[in-house]
Amino acid sequence: MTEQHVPLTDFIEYPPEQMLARAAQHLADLRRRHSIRKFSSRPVARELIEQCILAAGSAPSGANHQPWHFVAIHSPEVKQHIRIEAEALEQGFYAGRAPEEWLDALKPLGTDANKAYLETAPWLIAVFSKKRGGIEEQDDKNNYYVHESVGLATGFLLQALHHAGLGTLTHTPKPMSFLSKICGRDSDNERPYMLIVTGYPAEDATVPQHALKKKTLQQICSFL
Ligand code: IYR
Repeated sequence: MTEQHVPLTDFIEYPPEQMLARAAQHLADLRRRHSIRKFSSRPVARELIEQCILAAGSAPSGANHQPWHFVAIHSPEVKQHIRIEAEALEQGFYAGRAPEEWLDALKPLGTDANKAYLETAPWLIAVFSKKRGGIEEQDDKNNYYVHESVGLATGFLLQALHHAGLGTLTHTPKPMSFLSKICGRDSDNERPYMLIVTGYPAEDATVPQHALKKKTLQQICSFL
């Protein structure tokens, strides 16, 4: 028996000239998204974060198994715990664990082991990937294209947060296993994927020149 399908009723077709304007507007909007490392402590409503996480959850995924879990962290105690653990790891990274070539690549960004934003920002969103699961809550099936799926959902999340009017930062302390413990997601089935920091930018937030250099279409695309 073939599975049931329903008609596609929510697709919107725009006149071609509107399509180009929409695409250009979207590009301009995305070009205003910058990774920032100084956040204001101004509160951000949980409801806004919930909408953005639902947007992330609308991403395509292998067999639609949605192999992700988001932990939205607002608690000052938990944020402080994450900061302490992340800074300890980053100190090791910057003090020599990272190869010279990696440290050189980071110089133009001006990053260091100080991660004050992990406490200042009102929300941290820890993204976890799941090896097994399925579409139903109780399923224990294999998940497919887990890394690709969670990458897509994380991209959707960044866009949703930016679109809602929030600043964002992707943070990937290495190794990230401490996040599993702190977030209570330390089953064998789940792996920490990325930590997203979000909130209003601080008044004196800056963007490194280096991060503004985006490759041209010719550099990133070929047409056949
Ligand atoms: N995780 C470290 C180092 C770092 C690595 C890359 I690749 C970046 O693009 C930025 C930072 C840190 O957060 O400082």
